[in-house]
Order: sequence, then structure tokens, then C-alpha cells
Amino acid sequence: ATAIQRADYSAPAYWIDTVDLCFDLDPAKTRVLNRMFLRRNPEVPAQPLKLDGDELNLARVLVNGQGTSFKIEGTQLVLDNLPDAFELEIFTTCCPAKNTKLMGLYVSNDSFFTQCEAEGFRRITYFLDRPDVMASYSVTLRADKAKYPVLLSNGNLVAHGPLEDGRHFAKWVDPHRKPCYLFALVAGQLVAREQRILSRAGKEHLLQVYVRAGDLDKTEHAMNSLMHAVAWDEARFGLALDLERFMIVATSDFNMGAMENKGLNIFNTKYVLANQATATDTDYSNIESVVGHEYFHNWTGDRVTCRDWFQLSLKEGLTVFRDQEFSQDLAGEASARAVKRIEDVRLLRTAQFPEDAGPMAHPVRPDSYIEINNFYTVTVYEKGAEVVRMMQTLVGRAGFARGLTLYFERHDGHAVTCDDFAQAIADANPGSALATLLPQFKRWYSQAGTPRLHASGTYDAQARTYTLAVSQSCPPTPGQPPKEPFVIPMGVGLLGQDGQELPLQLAGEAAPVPGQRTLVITQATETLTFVGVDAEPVPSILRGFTAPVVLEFDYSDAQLLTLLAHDSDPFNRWEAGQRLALRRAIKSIAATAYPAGATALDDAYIEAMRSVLRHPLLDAAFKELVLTLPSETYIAEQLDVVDPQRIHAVREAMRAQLAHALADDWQWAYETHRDSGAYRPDPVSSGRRALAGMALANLCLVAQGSGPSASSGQASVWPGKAYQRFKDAGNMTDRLNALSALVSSGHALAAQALPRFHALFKDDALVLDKWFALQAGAPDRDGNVLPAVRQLMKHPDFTLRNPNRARSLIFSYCSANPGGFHRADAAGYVFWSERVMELDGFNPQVAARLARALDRWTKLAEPYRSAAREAIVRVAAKPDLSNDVREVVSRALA
Ligand code: BAL
Ligand code: ZN
Repeated sequence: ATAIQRADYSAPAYWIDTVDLCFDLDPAKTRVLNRMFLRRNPEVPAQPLKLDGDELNLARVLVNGQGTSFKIEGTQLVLDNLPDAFELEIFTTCCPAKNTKLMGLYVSNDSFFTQCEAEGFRRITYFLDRPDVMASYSVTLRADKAKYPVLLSNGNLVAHGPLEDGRHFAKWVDPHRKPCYLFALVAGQLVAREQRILSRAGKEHLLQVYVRAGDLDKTEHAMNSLMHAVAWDEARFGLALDLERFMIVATSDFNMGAMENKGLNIFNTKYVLANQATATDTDYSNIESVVGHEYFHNWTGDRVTCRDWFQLSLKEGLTVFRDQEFSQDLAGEASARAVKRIEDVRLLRTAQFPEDAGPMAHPVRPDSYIEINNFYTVTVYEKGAEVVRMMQTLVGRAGFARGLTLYFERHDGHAVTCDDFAQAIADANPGSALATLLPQFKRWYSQAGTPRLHASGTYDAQARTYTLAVSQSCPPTPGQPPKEPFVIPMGVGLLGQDGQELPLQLAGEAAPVPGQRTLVITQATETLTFVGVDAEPVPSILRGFTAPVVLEFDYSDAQLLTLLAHDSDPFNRWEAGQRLALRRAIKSIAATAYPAGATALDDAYIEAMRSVLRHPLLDAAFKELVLTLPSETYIAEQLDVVDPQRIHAVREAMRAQLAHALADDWQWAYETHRDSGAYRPDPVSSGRRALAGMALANLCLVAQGSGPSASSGQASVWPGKAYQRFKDAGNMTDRLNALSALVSSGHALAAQALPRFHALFKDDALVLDKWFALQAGAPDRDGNVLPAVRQLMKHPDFTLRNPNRARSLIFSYCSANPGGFHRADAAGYVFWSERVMELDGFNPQVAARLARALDRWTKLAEPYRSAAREAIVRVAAKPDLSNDVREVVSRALA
């Protein structure tokens, strides 16, 4: 397969104005009649029409009602000697029941679903399958009425009724033009929760959430999230729902999280179904985000879409930014907003930073790809969202809303580029830092890699000045050796030694300004001098994580402890705690004595953690974040050479030490936070549950460990209490936390609790996913996780065919359990290569995701490095490998 280059973009040779599709739905052989009106694009040289198709059986092609000659070239249907405007009729069949890739039209649980982004529509009919071809669609669905009582497509239902032989039909017309990747149909036995709402303008809309019959009691939260999303987009950005009917349909077989098809969102059940007995607080918050995300695409993605797939972040980065802002606004209080921000940054740093440093590194707007499915990445999504966030930082919240308004004024109904977006935000804010620096700012779209921002501070007591010397650099990434400086908005505050916030006055400024400010770094090196500073301050830099960079500042422990105790910026307060822990982890990892962890944590760190845990004013959710040690993946990213077993051992030792040293405090935390009243998934009560769950896990760890503890005498009661909690819990969050406390401490009671949990939830696929994931992600003890995973693959409830189940067991082990996966005997890598190749046989998209688990193999110490390479080579040698997996492994070996 050849790489597709962004620079090669050319407009389509034909436009498709209307599409009239008629489906006779049958799992074994679905007939698709596609009648389109096309017209030559006069702006490009005359050339044949080349339509994309994939795994289709072609029966008939008519031009203006007449038979015509055509050619099949590779996967394309080629027609020549066409009039300038004409009707094209194509009749094809496909087999949804055998569609294991879950792209195009497929069957799941006896219902039909579609997934067309990015290039699935060509698996339904021959088409110009590219996002800049926007057409008006009408769709007729015909199917057996008893088996498929519900027939849905985009837009409005304009006709429906019975047909012969127990069949029926429904005709849908979409009032909005759209690219084919936003086409959708659903047919099956489904029921809907319905809600009528009024827009601000007084227009009525129907909202529907479709699920299988038994799941209706799990749709309230998704519907509430949808209503919140509709109201929020109108309030914050003036973007109203433009449809009479907005539908969400859930399916349990889905490659992605959800899909924003115009008016007919199709969702993975994981991001729809929730009640307190089956879903955790995290599930509730993910549902809110994803429902919001897909709804927000209705404008950012559907009304204005991408010119080509290189522009994917145009809609994805922007829409992730919008869903992050939505969740923050819904969280309400500043402290709850900060918790959400910390969680988002933690994801960025543990998933995107490694991507940006590895073989798959690519700019937010990539320059080339072999398989576009491989570029639905944390870089395009999460780093893309940070780029949009920086724009908002540079123009202000109101300025950003103005920019978005201008973007829609200019581009509504069109397929555009990331340049168009940035230009609109800048043009709406003349004189802003963004407008002034736009060409340089756009390097965030074109240069891959995570910039490093190095800062050092000098205090001059005589001059009463504090000088920050700042320099930036960015490591080379594949195909991009040198980098130009970025525009880096940098939130800064200065704290006095007592922790008080100091007013800030830069040299040359007339007067000090209270509180923090955002400085804009543009040069490779810069010097910032603050004047009127009476004593050496503690700098709080990159507050709120104003840019997706690695900040290097040689803080002393004392400075970090001051920030942890006093910083008014919650992000940097949390960050100080992470830096303290990271420093201790790295020191222990480097120490020659093994086990190094026994003395990893000193009294100063432990006392600081105790103060946070016991703090009378801090939120429970924030405390839980501070008390969570940096992940093994994050620690690994800080090291040049990675010994995963050593990292695992050190982090486990730190965890045990913190558990023991704070045993009384954990007990206090558990007892004061364990009851959160009637279940509500709001930030305050979920924060309490998170802290109680963490406390219980620590108490079980104390009971299991042999280390010194003030209360080791009574510690042995905790596993029993956890087991009791597991049995009695009134909600899934508390129940799963209790189960997880037993599993992660390695207590014998886990062996009783796990089968009990399975028996309770054996009919709930999403809960069983948690059951598999918990075991696959358990802390490894003497290599016990891999045999458990292999055993679980034989469990009657396991199937690799269902992406959620595959992710719950296989990905939880290979991608989220470094201590269990990176084995000195290479057995984890062998397992990985087997599963990648097996998955590739029927679902290359999911296989290619799993293939990414060894992205960072070149950093591994021996014997891991050679063994990992061997496993990748084994996959690469498979003769009939998909383009998806081939692209990932070839890049890994390049
Ligand atoms: N467009 C693919 C799914 C999503 O990002 O919403
Ligand atoms: Zn999206």
C-alpha cells in the first residue's frame, strides 16, 4: 500500500448533488439501489469518474437509465465518456452478517448498524468516499417487520408503512447536505426513551435514545446528558439544535466509542447504558463527555466538516475541547473544574506524550498516512484539543466564542481545513496575540513532538528582581529533524516563602498586577524579569497546564512542598505532589540495591501527603488525585532506558509504604467518606467515593504487607471489611472499588469475590467487561497475570470478536498493565503477537490499536528490547497482514 500525502490534495472531478438509497435489508444479502445525480466539477480537468467500493457485489450500472460500459480498477469502479450532468444508478449487494470489520453495514445482536467514518460508506455502495463531497440524502429501508420493527436513518421520517410478505418500509429524508461518512442506518428490535424539548427560540425537538428492550432503565443519564449538551451549546456558543429529531442508538459491537452521524448518532453501549447498580462514577462521567462530544459534532464536524482526512483535528480537536469545556462547566465549582482539567492532562501526558515521542509520532495535522483509521489518535484528539485551548487562552473566552461565530459565518455547509479554523479565530480577534503570531502559532499543527520548556530562576536581592530564563526545544520526530520555536502561552504566578501569592510586575511595566498572568513565549530563549520582589519567590509555572509541553524546572523539595501546600492554582498544586513522587521513584529506580523501594519515601513526603489527606478544605476528588502516584507508564517516559519490572517493583513498594505510613489516616479517610447518601454521580459525591475506595485499597494493602505499621494489629480486619462492602454496596462504584481492593492487594478473599461478582452480573456484558479488565490489570505477582489472562480467554463469556470484550481482557493486559506484560521470559510479547495476528484476521482496525502496545520498545532495557523487537518482526512477517497493522509495525521497526 502506498502512503497518501496531504500535499497531493485535489478537488473531486465530480460533485454528487443528491443520493437516493434504497435498502432491502437481509443479513446474508442486502440489496442496495443507489441513484445519484452527479455533475462534473468544471474547476478540474476532465477525467473519468472513479468511485470507491470495498467488498461489494456489483449487479448493474446505468447512466441516465441506460446500460453503460465500465471498468473495475483495483477497488474502484471507473466510468468514462460521461455527460456533464447525469443520473447514475448502481445496484450492489453485500453481506452484513459476515462483516466482521464492523465498518460499513453490519449485524450485531440481530440488528443492522452502520459505521462509515472514515471510509466505510464504500462498503455499502460505490461512491466518491471523501469528506468534501457533500450531498442531499433520501433513504428507503425495507425489511421484515417482525424482526426489524424499527427502521432509522438520518433526518426526518417522511413515510412508512407495510409491504407484502410481512415486510415494511420507512423513508427518511435528511434536510442537511452531508459527506457520506455521516450516513447511518439502523434496523432492529429496539425501544426508545423519548424527550421533547424546546429550544430558546421556542422550537420543539424530539430526542430519542434507542436501546435493546431490557436496557431502557439504563438510559436516563444519557438522556440527561444530551439535554444538558443541547442547552450548553446554545448558551455558551449560540449553537442551536438544527434538527426536528435527534437520535442516539446503542450497540454492543462497535469499534469506537461513538459516532456523530447527522441526527442519528450510533454509540457503543459503554457510553450510553448506566444505572447505579451496573455503572461506576467514571462510566457516568464518560457518558456525559461522549454524549456531549457527539452532540457537539452536530456543528463542529457535521455543519462544517473536513476537506480531507488530514484535517481530522479540525473537527476532533475542536470537539474534544468543547466536550472538555462542557464537562468543566457542568462540574460547576472551580475545584471540580480543576479536577476535570487534571484528569484531562493526565490522559494527555500518559498517552499522547508517549505517542509524540514514539514511532507513530505525527503532527496534529498529519502529512501522510497509509491507513486513516490509524490516525484517530490521542495526538489528533487530545493534543488537538490543547491547540484549540491555547487559542482560547490567547484570545480569551469571549474572543474564542466570537471566533467560532465567525467560523460558522464563513464556512457553514462546507468542507474546510485547520487553516480556515485558525484564521477565523484570529480574524475575530484582531490585535490579539493569536492574530499577531498566527503563522508561528500554526506550527502546533505542523510540527510533531512534545516541546520542552526549560526554565530557571535567579533572585537578585539588591535589585529586588526575580529573573526567569526560559528556553524551548523540541526533539526530532520521524521525518522532522529540526523544529522551529512554538508559541507557548505560559501561566505564571510567584509565591512568597510563606506561600502567599505575590503581585507581578515585569520590568518596564508601570505597576504590579495582582494574581497570575499568562505570558507568551515565542523565542528559543527568553528572559523575563519581575521587579519589586522582596525575597526569593517560589515560581508557579505553566499554571493550569496552559500548553502541552514538558516543563523542566529544577525545583528544590522545599519549593515543591510550598507549592503543594499553598499554590492557589490547583493544577500546579497537584503537579508539585507528582514531581515529589516522581523524583523519589526515579531515585529508587536508579539505586543499585534491590529492592530499592523500602526507603523510597522520606518523612517529608509522607507528612506532606498526610497533610493533603487530612486537609479540612480540599475536596475529596482532589485529594485522591494528589495521593495517586504517577503511573508506571508516566514514570517510564521520564527515563532513557526502561526496565518495566524495576519500575513496577519500585512503584509497588512506594504504594505499600504510603499505605503503611498513613494507615491511621486511611482508616480515618475511609470512615469519614464511605457513606455518600443516596447515589448521585455528581463531582462531590463521586470524589468521596473515589477517596473512600483509595483508602480501602490502602488498608487492604496494609493487611497483606509485612511492613511496620502503627495499626498492623488491627489491619487484618480490612480485607474482611472490604469483602463485606463488596457484598453490601448499593452502587457499582463502591462494589467495584471493594473488589478491586481485594484483587490489587492479592488477598485470598479475591478468589471468593470474583466468582460471586460474575454470578451476580453474568447477563450484563458491560459489567463482565469490568470483571475481565480487573483481572487483566491486576498488579503482577511472580508472573501470575499472564496465565490468568490465558485462562480467561477460555472462559465461555470471552470472545475476541466483540471489541469491548477484546479491549477488556487483551488490551487491559497488553496496554495497561506494564508490570504484567513486560516479562523477562518474553511470554507477554508472544501473547501480544498472537492476538494482533488473530484480530487482524477479522478486524484490522482493532488489531492495529493493539499493535500500538509495543510502540516504545526501543526504550526498553535488555532482555525486553530484543524480545519485543522479535515479536514485532514476527507480526510484520505475516504475509496477509492488513494495511492497518502493517503501517504500525513498519513504523515501529523503521
Ligand atoms: N468521529 C469518530 C468518533 C468521534 O470522534 O466522535
Ligand atoms: Zn469526535
